[in-house]
Amino acid sequence: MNEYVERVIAETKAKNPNEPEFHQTVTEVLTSLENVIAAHPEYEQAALLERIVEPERIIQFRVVWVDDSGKTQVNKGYRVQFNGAIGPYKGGLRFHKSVNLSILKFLGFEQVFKNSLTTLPIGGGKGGSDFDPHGKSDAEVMRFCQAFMTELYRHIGINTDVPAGDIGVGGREIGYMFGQYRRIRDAYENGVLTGKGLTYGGSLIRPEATGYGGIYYAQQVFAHENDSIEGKTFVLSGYGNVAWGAAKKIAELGGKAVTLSGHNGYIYDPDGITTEEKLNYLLEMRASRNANIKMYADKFGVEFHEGEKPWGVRGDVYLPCATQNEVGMDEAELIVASGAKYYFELANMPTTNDAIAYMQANGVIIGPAKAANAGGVAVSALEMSQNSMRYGWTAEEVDAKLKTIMKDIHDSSAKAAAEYGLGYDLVKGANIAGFLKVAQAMMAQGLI
Ligand code: 2IT
Repeated sequence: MNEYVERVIAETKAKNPNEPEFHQTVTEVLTSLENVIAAHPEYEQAALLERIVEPERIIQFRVVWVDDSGKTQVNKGYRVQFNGAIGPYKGGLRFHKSVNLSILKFLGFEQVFKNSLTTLPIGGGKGGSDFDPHGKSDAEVMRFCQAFMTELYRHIGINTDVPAGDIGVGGREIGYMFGQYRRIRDAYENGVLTGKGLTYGGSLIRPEATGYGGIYYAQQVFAHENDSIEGKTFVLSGYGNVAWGAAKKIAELGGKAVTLSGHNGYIYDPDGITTEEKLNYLLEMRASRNANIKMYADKFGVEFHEGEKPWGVRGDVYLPCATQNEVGMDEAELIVASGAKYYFELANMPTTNDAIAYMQANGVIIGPAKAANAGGVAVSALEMSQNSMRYGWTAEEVDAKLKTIMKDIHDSSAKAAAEYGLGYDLVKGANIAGFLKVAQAMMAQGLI
């Protein structure tokens, strides 16, 4: 391995103990860059890798709110402002009981490269809370969001840092947070958050964008392989807006999604999640207070596999759409055994590094998260553009831009991999292409 890369990976691990997810993504990205680092000795001279793995700023704060029974609750709140070299920090807020600094640093680090790949001027950041939205009332969620924003507002701004949603943060939470931001600032700066409702500055296609973008990216890969989406069976995990958007676009283009999963198991619908009724039911289900994927099986009379993951189901394309590390070696072996040729990461870091290597070694083409799921943040950046123009594009206009962006992401990743002698390796290619733009901007801006 390249000595400089090896040293920075080891130092990062030593300096950030007990952060396994952060270490995982740093290892994955930096090992992709070996040939680039070898070709650019000036990066070592400028300690560029040491700088790029260190967040520019981390904010951690207390969030105090009162639940419906009148009890005071205390949560941790965070914002990791990872890298602002190419634009304001941009990235989601995650509300989930597992949230900690390791997870937010891995997400923030991924976001830096993903956002760079979109071709749009956005830096990388991530934030959130260990607040658990499951089973909470609307009023509790509102009070939590208001308390969270009462601290966060001083750290964000349309030119500083623009948060959005992630797991546990959707349109409802963004609405409550924007309301509180507007009240405190006494200004209508709706470009400060993305994923807003359509009545107050949201962009058409933003809810669908991660799923649609993932399928547009997949189409580029199919085209490269002289293949097409028609008649293909897709195995999906998750049942949130990413899985919903992907299933919808798959159906529209002549394929079918046959599985969805949640914390309590997975459903198998051999006819496919293809009808308007089924797709709309996902939205309805998610809006209920105790949403879980078994509700889909009950409603449509399909199989529910309690406590299991869907990776043993045979498919042509595998699409993890849930959360980090849902596919390790055991799951990768099932996927390889199915004979599938395609695996696209629509969730963030759904795959362990050894599982990616194993699938690639067995001929599975991997579309990595920072490319395949970049459609969401890309349309968030388009939402920022529309807010600053005080003008909104039509759904067709946003969709056309999203398609172009996903093609650019695929093409720049493929080109970067080829240029550095790595063939059609879309994982390394995405890391290289994303890195180079940020690296060049950091070099140009001097030692900061
Ligand atoms: O992981 C992601 O890219 C997101 N959660 C979306 C971030 C955004 O700013 O829209």
